[in-house]
Amino acid sequence: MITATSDSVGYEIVDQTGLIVLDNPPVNAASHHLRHGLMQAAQALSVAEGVAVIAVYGATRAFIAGADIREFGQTPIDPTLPAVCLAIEGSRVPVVAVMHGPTLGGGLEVALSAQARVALPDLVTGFPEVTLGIIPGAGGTQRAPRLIGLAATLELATTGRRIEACEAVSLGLIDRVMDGPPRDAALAAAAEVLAGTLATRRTGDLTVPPDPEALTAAADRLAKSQPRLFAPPRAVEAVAASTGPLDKGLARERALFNTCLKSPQRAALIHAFFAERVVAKIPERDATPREIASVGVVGGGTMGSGIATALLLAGLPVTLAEQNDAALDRAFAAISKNLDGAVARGKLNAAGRDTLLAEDLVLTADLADLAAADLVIEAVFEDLDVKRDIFRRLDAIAKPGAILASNTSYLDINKLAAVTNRTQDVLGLHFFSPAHIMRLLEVVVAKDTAPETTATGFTLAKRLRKIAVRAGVCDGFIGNRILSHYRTATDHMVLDGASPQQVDRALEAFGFAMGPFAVADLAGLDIGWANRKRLAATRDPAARYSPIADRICEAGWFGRKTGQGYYTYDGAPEPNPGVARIIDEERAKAGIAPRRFTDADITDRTLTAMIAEAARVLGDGIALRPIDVDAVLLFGYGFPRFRGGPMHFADGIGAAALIDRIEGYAAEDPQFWQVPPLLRHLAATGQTFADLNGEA
Ligand code: 3H9
Repeated sequence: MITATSDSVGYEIVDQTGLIVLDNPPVNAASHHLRHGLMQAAQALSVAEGVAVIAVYGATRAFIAGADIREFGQTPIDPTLPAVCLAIEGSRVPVVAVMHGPTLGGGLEVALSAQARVALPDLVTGFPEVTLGIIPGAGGTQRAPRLIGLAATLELATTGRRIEACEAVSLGLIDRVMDGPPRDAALAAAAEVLAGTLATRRTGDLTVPPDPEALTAAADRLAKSQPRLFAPPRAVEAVAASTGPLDKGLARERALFNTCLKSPQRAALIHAFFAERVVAKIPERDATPREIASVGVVGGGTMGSGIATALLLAGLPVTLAEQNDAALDRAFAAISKNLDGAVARGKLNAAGRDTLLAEDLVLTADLADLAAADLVIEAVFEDLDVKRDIFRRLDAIAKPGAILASNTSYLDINKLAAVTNRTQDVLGLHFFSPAHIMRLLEVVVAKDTAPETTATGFTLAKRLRKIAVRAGVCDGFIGNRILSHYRTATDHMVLDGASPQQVDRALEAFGFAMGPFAVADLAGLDIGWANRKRLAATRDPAARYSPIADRICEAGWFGRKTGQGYYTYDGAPEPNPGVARIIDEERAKAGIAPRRFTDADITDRTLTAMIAEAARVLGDGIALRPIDVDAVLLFGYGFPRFRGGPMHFADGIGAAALIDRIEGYAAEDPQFWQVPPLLRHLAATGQTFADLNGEA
């Protein structure tokens, strides 16, 4: 009979074994009731007559996936996790932890305070705290070094790397791997403890050999690789304290943990954690997705080949259509190269790659071969007429119920749907390049798109391990619409006096992996050029226009692929002197005396432009919630995760301050710098963007 000690914990006694079961779905987060129940159960069993060993296991798909992230930033409620760990470590009878599934952060810390640890084969463990802007705060930085030494602990605690059962055994973090359902394994492990075949010892009683080189090496590595992150160096400091007495080390760890808890990076990184998950909460989430067993891809260029690669890697057979054999050969070469990269990254082995190419990929020059596909993704040249022609033909060929998707980055999905007799089955699936690597997928919902079609887009994304964000139809959807606006702000700054390199440096210092001009060179300057030509006829003649990018393209410099763009690429990228000349000429033509921008001016203007357009995207209902915009910028555009995304960042500035900024810039260019109505509304009502996320 199980005695409940809280909503999520119970215990039972089987012969001499006290069994504690943790049951806090979905992943056994160490919420208040779990901590309380575990503490109570451990205390009850340690004084229960006849109990000689206690085994703790999880009834959900995890032992404990970590502290309850939703509780961070709120007033802590006793018992804290460190107190629970101390109680377990101090237990009169030995405690064995049965670790299975994701046993992360606080989950691993609970296990480390037990006197023995066994794992089931599905264990994934580690200290992901730094990815949330904190450090292990329940003894992990003190107890792990006592088992695996300083160097290995530093690696785990500063990177957040997750390891599997075998590696955990070889490191010495756990004692052995066992089989069976968690309760059976718990009984078996307890029996071994009683028989003396599974040794027990208190982790806190062990000592840590000093290793100053490991500490210096870890600090140096972080200073080079992640100079802007707050938590990882704090993890090094905490681990360094493990060579002294346990109580002092625990106190040091707690103090550093609390500092991290208060840091803006913690709030931003946890926002990003939830952003990744919340975006799946769409109005269509109860619709039944259609079955997708095979996919057709039209177009074998960079995008089409990347999409085909992503589908193949997810186990979906692909038929790729191109116009002729030469184009098919190029597509095959591109997909093979992508798959080679996946082999190099350890995603599959060489034999797996060969099977995918030989059995799961069909290349055809005949669109009619897509008749059997459940989903067809069009990824041809970005031209409305060309795409409409393809959609018309696909509509005639594809089987009833097949979904027709476009990978367009800007064009109107309604206009594509309109040429078909299945407007309910048409949507946008906007992948980001390289499509088999980038995590973002914009699922663009057109006027008539059926809820099941949208839901299918989201299920497909999950299968591809991508983060899908629901977007409405407009030029550029969520991401490219915002990008195009803030790129205009950077172009204006260059015309007015900043250099492309200074803009890049300033935004890289803010945390972007690459500045916008370096990114443009990588993507190919001809892409933006084609888009500007497309929009030329509808451009507002009163809007300020910088001709610099067009002139660079007219010179035949399309970025990396032509060896020159904003930078030259003979060796390490260098500013292109030809571009500097063009900039000087255009300034002279426009009668502009170049002025000085500080790096702060550059980031302020770029971020403000980004936030303003994002507010308009929200106001127009193109994105569901501010957090969806954050997800798009974080997972598709390199926005620094430790800043949480533009909407989260905007809340740190405040609506009123943003309006002041925009009104200040508007003195120079009232056409470009306009205050979005949503921002005015937030300022007037004292709300934040976060308030608009609702229950998200
Ligand atoms: C820590 O432990 C600090 C300690 O050192 C110190 C304390 C003093 N809390 O990802 P999924 C929710 S820091 C609350 O979709 P999967 C998640 O939001 C923590 N909620 O499933 C989602 O909710 P919803 C260290 C959590 O199978 C649902 O569970 N631990 C937590 O793809 C399912 O999640 C971590 O950093 C949590 N800790 O992946 C682990 N975890 O259904 C973070 C999950 O409402 N978690 N949820 O959208 C993960 O890495 C993955 O969620 C996991 C499952 C691998 C567990």
